Amino acid sequence: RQIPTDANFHSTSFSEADQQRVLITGGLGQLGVGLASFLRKRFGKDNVILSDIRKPSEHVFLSGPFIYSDILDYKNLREIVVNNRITWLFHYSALLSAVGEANVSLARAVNITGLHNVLDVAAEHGLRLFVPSTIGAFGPTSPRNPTPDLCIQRPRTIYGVSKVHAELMGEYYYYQYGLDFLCLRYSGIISADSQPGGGTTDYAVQIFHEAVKSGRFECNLKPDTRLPMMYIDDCLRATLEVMEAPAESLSMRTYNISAMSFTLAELAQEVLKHIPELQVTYNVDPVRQAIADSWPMNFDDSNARKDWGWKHDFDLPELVTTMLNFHGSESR
Ligand code: AKB
Repeated sequence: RQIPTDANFHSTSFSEADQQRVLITGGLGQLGVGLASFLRKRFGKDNVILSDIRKPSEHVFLSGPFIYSDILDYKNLREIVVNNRITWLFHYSALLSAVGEANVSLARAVNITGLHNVLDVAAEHGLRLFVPSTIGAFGPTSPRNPTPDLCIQRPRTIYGVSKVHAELMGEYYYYQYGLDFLCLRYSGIISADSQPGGGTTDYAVQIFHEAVKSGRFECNLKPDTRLPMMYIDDCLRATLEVMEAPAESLSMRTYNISAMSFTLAELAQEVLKHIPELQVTYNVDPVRQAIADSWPMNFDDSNARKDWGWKHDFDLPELVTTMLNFHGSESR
């Protein structure tokens, strides 16, 4: 199967077998709207349905199909899959690391019970299912520099525990029932036109916003905190690439993917090259710091690179230029 580039997105013609009908759950989080617009270029606007329990903005509502879906309501989920002849499901509903610690029972319901519903509906209807995992699926006893695909995973957040659970359950369904399950462990994702909600890596998005808006940024982690990061365009492309990779090229069903890794001080340094008047201060949040200190510093994604040709486009300087261009043009 051919991975389309921007240039041939619109000219690609499909056989019936290639024409997917896509559902994205948790579509109003940091990644869903971007993923929908990326996949709509590939499969056509009407074949990609964004869903959430929240009300979409007018812009999102007008840009393509949007539907109410509650992943905790199995009947609702099944109805959507059946009525819309869904073939691929991207399951993005989840409470992230910091907000999950503040509401463990909701995180447990959404991240674990919700996943069970999604796995069942996907297995029942023969869907290809993508579930994102995260650097947060590792913990203080994992090797941190670098962190390979297969190693000790003993995370200490409910988010991390639920994501290890998702990886294992998805693979169990794959081996036991032949469910076409795929999972990428994302780094911290940095996006320009969408905000993350309640993650430990949110600072790497907020710094750009604040640098342009107020010229001041107070960071809630220590300057030497190093975490793996990725620009959203790389993340969305990786997601489609693994979904379209020939099955025989995949030696695993859960892969680390990474692009870059930097400390907060290094990020601030790079932003300062463009905005020398930026003032960065530190006011450490012990909960978030403990989480960050237990996560990978560098992510070993060599299996993804070897098996299905994963390659990132954005490094730190390119990321910073792209983010500042976006926010700069927005504030003008
Ligand atoms: C978080 O910080 O919780 C997320 C993640 C790295 O999975 N952005």
